[in-house]
Amino acid sequence: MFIDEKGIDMPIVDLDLPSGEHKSPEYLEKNPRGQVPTLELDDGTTISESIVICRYLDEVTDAPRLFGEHASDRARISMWERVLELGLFIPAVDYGHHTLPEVRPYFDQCPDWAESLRGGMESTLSMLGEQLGRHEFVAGEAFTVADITGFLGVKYAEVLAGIKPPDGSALAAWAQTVSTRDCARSFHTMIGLIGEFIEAIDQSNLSN
Ligand SMILES: N[C@@H](CCC(=O)N[C@@H](CS)C(=O)NCC(=O)O)C(=O)O
Repeated sequence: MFIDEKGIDMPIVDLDLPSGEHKSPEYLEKNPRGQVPTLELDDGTTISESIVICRYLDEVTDAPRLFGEHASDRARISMWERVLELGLFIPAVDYGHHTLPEVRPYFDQCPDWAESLRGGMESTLSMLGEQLGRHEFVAGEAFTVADITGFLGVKYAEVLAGIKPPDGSALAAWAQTVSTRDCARSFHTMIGLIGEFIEAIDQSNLSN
């Protein structure tokens, strides 16, 4: 979503995760945690962690500046991005990892712990709702990286934990607006792929 919103044209190398390409010695040289994504610069420098990659790309490309222009904008945008990544996005992903039967083979699941994340997600969502009642976007009147993290957090909380923005709320209207933005096309593609992955696991469990 970030590179689409910025209009950055860059080569993307897909890795075959189910066959473990991200754990090959060659890839572990680039990213010792064996995770995607990794940004590889022309001089061979490798950078991991999605938000750090986004920040770097923002700094080396032209407007729109999705991390903000001036010090106080940059601080406010980063504050919201971090609040939403720590308070909504990561707990929603963890909730899915620890509760979905389809991913049980990949995680040492602890469903009780997952349930304990619910209160924090709900209060972060309600704080976001109040903010969006006052402003068009998460960090003010312009679309920023905080909207991307917030949108993914809201969608994952909805799909994985069943926590939904109230119908007719400013939060629901904002999520709908972001969802129809051009940059959200990759999100819709990814959700489709996850659906296919889960269906394939369900089918293979049924036939076993
Ligand atoms: N904190 C990392 C998380 C990266 C991450 O969790 N990547 C997942 C895919 S979304 C992955 O590579 N999973 C495979 C694995 O951990 O083996 C980031 O923000 O980039």
